[in-house]
Amino acid sequence: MSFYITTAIDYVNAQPHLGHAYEKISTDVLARHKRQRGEDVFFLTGTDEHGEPVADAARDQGIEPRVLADRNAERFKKLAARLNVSNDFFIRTTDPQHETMVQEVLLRVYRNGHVYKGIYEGWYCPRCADFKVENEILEGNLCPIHEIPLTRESEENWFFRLSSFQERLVRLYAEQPDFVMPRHHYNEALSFIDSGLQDVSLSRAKLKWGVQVPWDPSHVFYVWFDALLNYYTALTYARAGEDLTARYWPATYHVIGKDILKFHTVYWPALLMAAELDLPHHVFVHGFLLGADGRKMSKSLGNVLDPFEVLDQFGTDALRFYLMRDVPFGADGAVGMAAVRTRYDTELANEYGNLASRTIAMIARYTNGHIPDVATDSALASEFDVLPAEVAAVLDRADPTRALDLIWHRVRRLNRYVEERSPWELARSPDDADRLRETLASLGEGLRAVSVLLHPYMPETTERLLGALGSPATEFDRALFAEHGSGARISPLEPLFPKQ
Ligand code: ME8
Repeated sequence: MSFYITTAIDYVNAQPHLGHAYEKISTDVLARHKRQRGEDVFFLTGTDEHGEPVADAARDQGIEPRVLADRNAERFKKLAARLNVSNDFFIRTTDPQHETMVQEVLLRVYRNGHVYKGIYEGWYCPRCADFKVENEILEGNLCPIHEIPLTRESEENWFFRLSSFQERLVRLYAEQPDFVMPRHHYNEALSFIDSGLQDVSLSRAKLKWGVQVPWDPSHVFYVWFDALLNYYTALTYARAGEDLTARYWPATYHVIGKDILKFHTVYWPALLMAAELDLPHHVFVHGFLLGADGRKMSKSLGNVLDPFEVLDQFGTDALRFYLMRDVPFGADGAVGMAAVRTRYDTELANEYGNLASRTIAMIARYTNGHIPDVATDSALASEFDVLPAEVAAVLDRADPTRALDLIWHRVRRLNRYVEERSPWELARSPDDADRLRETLASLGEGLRAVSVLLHPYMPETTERLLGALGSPATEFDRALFAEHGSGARISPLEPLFPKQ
């Protein structure tokens, strides 16, 4: 089965912050999990490079937008690599193939009669690249998201007839109650639609930094239309000489933050209808990482945490684990270095790391470096029986935090099992030899099974550990707790999460 998953594409007006890392990691966990289950996954991420947000930032720095885009796109690419994100392609909206496809699709929308010329007047946030309606504007005429002054804009634009899709959108929401998840965001999107849709600007006349409107070269497309289309255009050129559209379109999951809900749950399906393209199956909406001041972590608020700093100090898997564990997917959550340290020490080092090192050490010492090839403890095994199916079901609802919690309960269970069985006591008496072998077979097996489930979260660490256990396979069906110890030969393992 094909499974096409995307992240939002990040503005290159500034460097990446931890909020960007969070979205890429959550999407990666879902993509890796689906790959484990044998699905034909395509995972797309990238950068959004046109429009005011980038043009204005470049002007402020006295450089060309292209130079700023090139510089920051590199940083986003580097971040994705350091986060060990397994994307199949990285799109940049300045890719010429993307630009050509945007023109092609929007020309079709124009020819289908969904575009007209009009005058737009309203309050505009150049950072959001979005017009604001009166009731969302903050006191002092500030943007509700960036808290910067809005500008009064009036210009002749090409308009997209969003209003004419009202009924079809209402029908879509009625027929597909899981189109937007979680539920409260579905309700938010639907009530936006129900409140009455107005036509929206499709082009900008004053701006030069964008994709040219093919039927009116004095305009460029409004950046959001160019950006949204990335999900579609990427498939046409991600593989040289191959068009992946038939294989992967429509997208299965779009993962986005809640500030861009309207674009993905209203504009985007309407645009696809106008272009006669199939609609995505689901839009998954996550919350915000909050800075120390309790506000959305954002470049313009100056409260960002640099992901590279966290990575340098704690490593990739610790950051991945921390973000998936500490910020429930779909909700907002405060983050900070002290909290990363706490999770690192208490859970990664003391619980998982310690379980791994003592299991390996005991097998080396008591059973000659082999995981005993004997029946595992059936009572313990039964506590793991339902785990893979539960994890899969929860991840199918895009809830990586809950799935991780289910897995972590079993990590703790295994640590308790070590205490209950006290293998070092059993090793003292030859009468307990069978019980010792059963205990170590069960620990080896439990550790292997939870590590297969943890693989999407902490790919590198779990690969090291599974390698040391002599069972490197990470396919999902390997997450079952087997009735027999593997008999594999273990090899030495450096501490997974060294004390710092
Ligand atoms: O919105 N916590 O770009 P962007 C969690 N280019 N997620 C956050 C976050 C935070 N503090 N700050 C940002 C754009 N994000 C457009 C998207 S898609 C066709 C175009 C998330 O760089 C944000 O919600 O401002 C969005 O999903 C993504 O990072 C990119 O944000």
